[in-house]
Amino acid sequence: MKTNIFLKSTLIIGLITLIVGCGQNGNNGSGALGSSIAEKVYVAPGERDEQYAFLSGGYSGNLTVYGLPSGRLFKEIPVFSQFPTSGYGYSEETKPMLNTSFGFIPWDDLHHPDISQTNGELDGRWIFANGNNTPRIARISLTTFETEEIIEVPNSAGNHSSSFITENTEYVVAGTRFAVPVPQQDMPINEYKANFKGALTFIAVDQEHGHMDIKFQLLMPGFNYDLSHPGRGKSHGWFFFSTYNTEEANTLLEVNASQNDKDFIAAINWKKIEEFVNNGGGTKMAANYAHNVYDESTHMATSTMKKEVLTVNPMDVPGAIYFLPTPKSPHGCDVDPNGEYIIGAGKLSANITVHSFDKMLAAIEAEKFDGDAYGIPILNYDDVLAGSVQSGGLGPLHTEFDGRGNAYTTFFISSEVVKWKLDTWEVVDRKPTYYSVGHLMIPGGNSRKPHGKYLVAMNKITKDRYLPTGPEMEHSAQIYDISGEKMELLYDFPTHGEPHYAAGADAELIMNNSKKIYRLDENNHPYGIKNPGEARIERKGKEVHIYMSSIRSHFTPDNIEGIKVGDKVYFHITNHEQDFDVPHGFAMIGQGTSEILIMPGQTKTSLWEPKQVGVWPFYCTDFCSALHQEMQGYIRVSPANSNIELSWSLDE
Ligand code: CUK
Ligand code: CUA
Repeated sequence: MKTNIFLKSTLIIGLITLIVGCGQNGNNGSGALGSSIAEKVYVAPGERDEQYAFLSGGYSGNLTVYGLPSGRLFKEIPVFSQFPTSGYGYSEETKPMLNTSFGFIPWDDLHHPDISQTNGELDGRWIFANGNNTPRIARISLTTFETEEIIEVPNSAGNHSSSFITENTEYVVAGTRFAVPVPQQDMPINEYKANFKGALTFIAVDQEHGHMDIKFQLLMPGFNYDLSHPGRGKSHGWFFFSTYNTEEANTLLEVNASQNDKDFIAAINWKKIEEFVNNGGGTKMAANYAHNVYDESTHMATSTMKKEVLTVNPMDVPGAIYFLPTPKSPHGCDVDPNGEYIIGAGKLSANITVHSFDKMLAAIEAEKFDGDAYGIPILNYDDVLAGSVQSGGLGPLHTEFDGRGNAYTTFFISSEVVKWKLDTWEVVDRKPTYYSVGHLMIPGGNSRKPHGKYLVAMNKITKDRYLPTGPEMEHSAQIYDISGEKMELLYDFPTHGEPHYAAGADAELIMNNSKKIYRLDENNHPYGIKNPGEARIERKGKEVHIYMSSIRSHFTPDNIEGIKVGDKVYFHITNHEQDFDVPHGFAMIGQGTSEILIMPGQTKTSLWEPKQVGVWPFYCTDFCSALHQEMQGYIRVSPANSNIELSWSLDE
């Protein structure tokens, strides 16, 4: 009862804060319209931003790239969703990227991007992201800004406590939000308790090429594994996952999963489990999951179905897993730059719980446990507690760090960012957000070396911040300057889809490695041609393969006859430019896929299935030169039984 009264009174305080927050509406003491603030986000024409920000696209399935501090949108990178802008997921080369054990799934719900690290610092090589719905992890190259690899995660459902990486990118880690029967089977839902499992998957990352391979899957009790972060520095080798629904309720979770005053943060000593597995431990289980890899040299993706996964029963590795009691259905689970503090944000709470890694080790050493859950030792809350932040806000979600001893936590219900001090737990500043903030991001804020100049808050509700656009507004982000004692709101910008998390890095880390062209002499596409002179057409039964060249401002061949209704026509187009930022596009009337954009030196394939006789045009979709409008051609389509010979015009 006591906790209920407490909760009610904090709710009221929270509401007051919310109302006060809304009332200020941007015109707070910092004077959001002041010219000195405008200068801080103004990037003059021709100048460049200081930092990259990669925002998750949520239900758009993709990742967006912004500049900081300008908030300018640079690119949308297709990851889990088909993208007609480039033809990703439509071109024959990229369709295999979206293959899964459920077939071709051309969308997902992308939540948590994370940039690769070396020694706990961002190294700017790759960015990883999770597909929440059809469990998948993607790796995106930060030289080409293309999705290079997607691995499906078996035995998982709601791949949410993902895709966070260890401090040398040894692993990208994926945890299931929904517990499910493992292996999947037909069984009554109300037998959930004690029967369903929560799989935590450790995917090894090859250090040279970044290739992913599931090393092992830990089959944990059937709780909901919500978020996770790696240990770093002294806690490197551990991984921490927040849980909720330790009640293991299977209905009315909004009530039944809030019964326990405390859920857990699971502390996993992955080094210990890795050793166990390397010594032959674990059980191979039949599974079925897709592993899709894009090869930059052939410009082509392949999809392989994997048939086995190595599972680990927590009971088989004693001393590797412990539960840290954490109040009020924790959501965020964050680790400070020194690796000492593990922060659990109880989303139904006003306070933020901070666990101590050192105290945790001491309690484990002393074998001081408060019982167990399914054989996994539970530590005493007071034994591991470093401190509790009396925040004065309500609904803490996520925390990032500035590397100067400060932490910043978002509060969803009271719509604010609260700055507090590590070690003293003292609140030193708070600023409203507009409105109902979810994640926040400080570039490198989830590493040993944060670049703590800007903070981006990603809000769930936009309302009156922009010109209305019908019932739905794009979500909104806010940039704060955090270089001083007090946070300063600099700028609002609209985002795309629903950004959950984001990752950011200094521009220098990434920009110099950014690829400008694909070299033609390294193009190993089986249907690529080295120069326009090799352009030709080959018929194999009903399949027609057109080896086509595109270069300003001409397609070779540009007139094709002898195509018949019912043919499958493959346009394999090589872009023979070797100049930065000169893609050519290709569009064919009645094309059932999408247009495609072909980068300099690249080959891409579009399938066209002509349905009607006639003479049909195709054209370049990207305004590539003054004679772009002349970049066109015709295809003559004859009846299925016609005997018109295949012929085409070259550049003579
Ligand atoms: S979650 Cu969305 S606000 Cu998917 Cu990281 Cu917390
Ligand atoms: Cu090529 Cu327009």
